Amino acid sequence: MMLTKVLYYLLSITLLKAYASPSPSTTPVLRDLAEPRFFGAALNTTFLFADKKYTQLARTQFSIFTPEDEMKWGEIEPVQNVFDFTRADEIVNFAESVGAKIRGHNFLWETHLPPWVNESLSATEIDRPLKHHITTIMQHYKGRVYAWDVVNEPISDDPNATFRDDIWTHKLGQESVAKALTYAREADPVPKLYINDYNIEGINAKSNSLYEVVKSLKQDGIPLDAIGFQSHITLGQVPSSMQENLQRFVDLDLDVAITELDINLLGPANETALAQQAEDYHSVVSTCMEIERCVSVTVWGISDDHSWIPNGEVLPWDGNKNPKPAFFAIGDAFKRK
Ligand code: 9MR
Repeated sequence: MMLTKVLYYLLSITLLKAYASPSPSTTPVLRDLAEPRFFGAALNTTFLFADKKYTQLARTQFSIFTPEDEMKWGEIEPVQNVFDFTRADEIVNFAESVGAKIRGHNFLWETHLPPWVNESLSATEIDRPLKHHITTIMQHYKGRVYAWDVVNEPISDDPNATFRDDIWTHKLGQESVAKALTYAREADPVPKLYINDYNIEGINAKSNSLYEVVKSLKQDGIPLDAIGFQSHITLGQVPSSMQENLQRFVDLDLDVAITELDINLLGPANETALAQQAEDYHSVVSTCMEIERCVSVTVWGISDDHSWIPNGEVLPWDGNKNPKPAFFAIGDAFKRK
């Protein structure tokens, strides 16, 4: 028992050293190492410009951004037919100023809806605003957005159900997914159209449900270009079937992307946990590298102080914006082309 502990400790130290910080002049630039893939982050206007170190990392390390909240329905169309693009524009303008692309996020989701989108609406009363919402936003950003998470989190966590039990399935049934994708393609034929979901990284009941849904959408000729694997992962739990799983979606003639990666320590950051976190980041990025049609790896935030998980220490930079072992592990995985 003691021996196992000692061996485990030695292994952690070795991993930590393997991903330890080199001198500043050789600090890796992940966006360069990722090429031809994109390395991205969720970007939030609350911190952009206000937090200088955060902004400097955003300027230098990333080649694609997802607005963390700024394009969500409740933000961008808080009142019916009154669109406020201010905060979303800030991110798109910033991305263009640093030569980065944009993943738009998102249209069809049960969360972050404004009060006027509610269960009291009839099917027609919700269908027309859905089309109008998608069309108006996509036309506003025509030519400036690389990909859209058209459908976010449509699959149920209940293994006995396929679709999430939400306002969209209540009102429009399973057709809601096909409708949103069709409206998106009609609005702008160029951007890649995604379905994006969580806990679908490995082969499991949820990813099996998604697989069946996607297969039938493709058979019906519904426009769909790619699947986003959010990858909010708990320490030490990168699924061993991840590559096989991503590949089966690619085999349906789709791109795949890691869209919201973070690794939750579920406890205090000590050397062992940080070494395991580095290994987990390495493993997810390497999985993407193994798949030709895996186009991007996006982390959900930049530094631990601005993550959606408070005190989770989930990201590649710590709260002082210093690179963690995870940062060097990502660079190392990208380097092994
Ligand atoms: O990080 C986002 C947080 O700031 C928002 O309050 C929340 C609700 O809109 O959404 C978080 O981002 C989610 C993403 O949009 C979809 N996948 C899960 C993400 C984490 O909850």
